[in-house]
Amino acid sequence: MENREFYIMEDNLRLHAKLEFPEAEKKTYPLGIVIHGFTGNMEEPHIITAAEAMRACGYASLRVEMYGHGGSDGEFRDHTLLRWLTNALTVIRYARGLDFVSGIVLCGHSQGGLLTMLAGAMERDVLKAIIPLSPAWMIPEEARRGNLLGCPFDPDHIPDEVTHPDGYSLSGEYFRAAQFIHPEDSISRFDGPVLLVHGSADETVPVEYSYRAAAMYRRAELVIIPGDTHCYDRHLDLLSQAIRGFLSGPAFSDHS
Ligand code: FER
Repeated sequence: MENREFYIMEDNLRLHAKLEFPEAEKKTYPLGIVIHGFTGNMEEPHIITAAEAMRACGYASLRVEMYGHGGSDGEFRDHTLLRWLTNALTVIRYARGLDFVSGIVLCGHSQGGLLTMLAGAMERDVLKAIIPLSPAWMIPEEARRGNLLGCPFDPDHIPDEVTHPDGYSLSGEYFRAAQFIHPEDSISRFDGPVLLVHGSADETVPVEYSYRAAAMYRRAELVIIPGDTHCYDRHLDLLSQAIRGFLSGPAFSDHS
């Protein structure tokens, strides 16, 4: 089947996507959806690496950019985790409608990893497995505390706009949406296989969050990449190895 670049529509909103197939020609493929993080996009090396690792295991890969990111519609300042969640549900629905798809795995990095946890709960009967990479599941508790990415605000009187010292702005709705989310509930509702990958020297999302999530999920594998950063700059090879090991390992022995 042909690789393609296209848009998935959510109502009138375009979500930019790339669908790619493994070498071996077949009638059906399992599909791995890969989603970037906050300020990220589908061409980041770790997103490309995750998609490639899936294709090495015979999966088709579908990289998609969420609202306000990459080549998708929407302004960055207006994105929220709730918008991203409906985006992810739209992408999963789209994937279910593809004739060749034999099963779906969802993977996301950082804020996309938190998104993967949330969508995992909502689509618990659809997704064969989830792969949250360095999942930023402290965002909701930081939003409730009034300090996100080192940027303080009043959590009980959220401003219309918050401007980060680095220069980007987010609308207050980002923080209202984040305060509303309770990742623990989503973690407890997914009982399929889970792969968590995290660099031990991650300065954006402390590695402790993946240790905690691994202890809370019923069927989690945790791969710590020693000395690596939030985006696995030092060991993309080990990120790839973790995903390939998981997709070809015992978690999947009950189906092809
Ligand atoms: C934060 C910590 C992490 C935050 C966002 C992130 C907006 C997400 C990082 C990523 O997706 O790479 O406090 O606030």
